[in-house]
Amino acid sequence: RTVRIIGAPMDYGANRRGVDMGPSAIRYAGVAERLESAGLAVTDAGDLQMPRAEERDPEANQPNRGDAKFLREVEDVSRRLAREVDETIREGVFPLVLGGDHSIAIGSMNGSARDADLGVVWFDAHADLNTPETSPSGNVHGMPLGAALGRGIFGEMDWARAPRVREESIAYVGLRSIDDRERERIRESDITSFTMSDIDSRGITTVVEEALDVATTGTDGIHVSLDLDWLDPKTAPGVGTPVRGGVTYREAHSALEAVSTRHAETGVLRSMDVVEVNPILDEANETATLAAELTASAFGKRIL
Ligand code: DIR
Ligand code: MN
Ligand code: MN
Ligand code: MN
Repeated sequence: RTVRIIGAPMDYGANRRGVDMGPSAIRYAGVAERLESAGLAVTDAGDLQMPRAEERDPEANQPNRGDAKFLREVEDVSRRLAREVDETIREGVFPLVLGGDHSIAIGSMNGSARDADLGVVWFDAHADLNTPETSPSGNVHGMPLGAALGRGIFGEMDWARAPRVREESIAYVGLRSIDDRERERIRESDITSFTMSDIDSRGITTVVEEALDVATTGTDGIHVSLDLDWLDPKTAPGVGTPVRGGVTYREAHSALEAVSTRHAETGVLRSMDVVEVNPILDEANETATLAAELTASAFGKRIL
């Protein structure tokens, strides 16, 4: 299997600057070497180019598009990323997208779902189901699933939707910080949610197996989206929106090992993104190193 690293240094989607350095930090932490040691061939497409946030007006084009900062810039990056992910899959290569903030998942899911009904496993403290209408922050990194599902204003935006991602094929793992409007939407939706409480009571392995069942039922493949704030901030301090009470180091590895085991059995993994590593907030690159290690676990690296 060949993996192509695609860097997406997007930091338009969150308030905290620094997440644009995520791709460099994860590369520096040896993600390619770790994947190679797991037996994969790795190529690196470099980073998508994007203007610095300081050169842009976050409020531009707001009147018609609701409260979503840098929406025009996110649109431009998402279109280009989606095309690159789609082309990579067509070549028979696996796209591994390094963020950047979680708004990059708009482009990855759109690209990955062009030729396939796509299931999604979302490892995150947050639900990322907002839209410009419901978001309390206006930060697009809290909206990628809202965008993929075409909710609210995103319904009119072809670039944002992933029409072949359906609610019933999405599973959250590790939720613990949900906005009121997101909670309402989750309840009325067909999305499956495994919160931290579910992991506490049932164990990470059972929960991840069930999440994989949800995402693989009736789909052609799955997208795995790994937000590093899914882990406990003591283990992963380099993130912009830490929430205490996250998964442990070992739980995280078990979860991603379960993904790779499922892939080894049935070839389901189609695309993946690794997001929200912020080197400015990190301690000696440990969160980026964790991101690289967990990625290797998702691709079959094992202790023995
Ligand atoms: C919050 C935070 N729900 C928002 N979201 C984050 O701004 O929409 N997602 N941090 O990763
Ligand atoms: Mn997220
Ligand atoms: Mn998050
Ligand atoms: Mn976040």
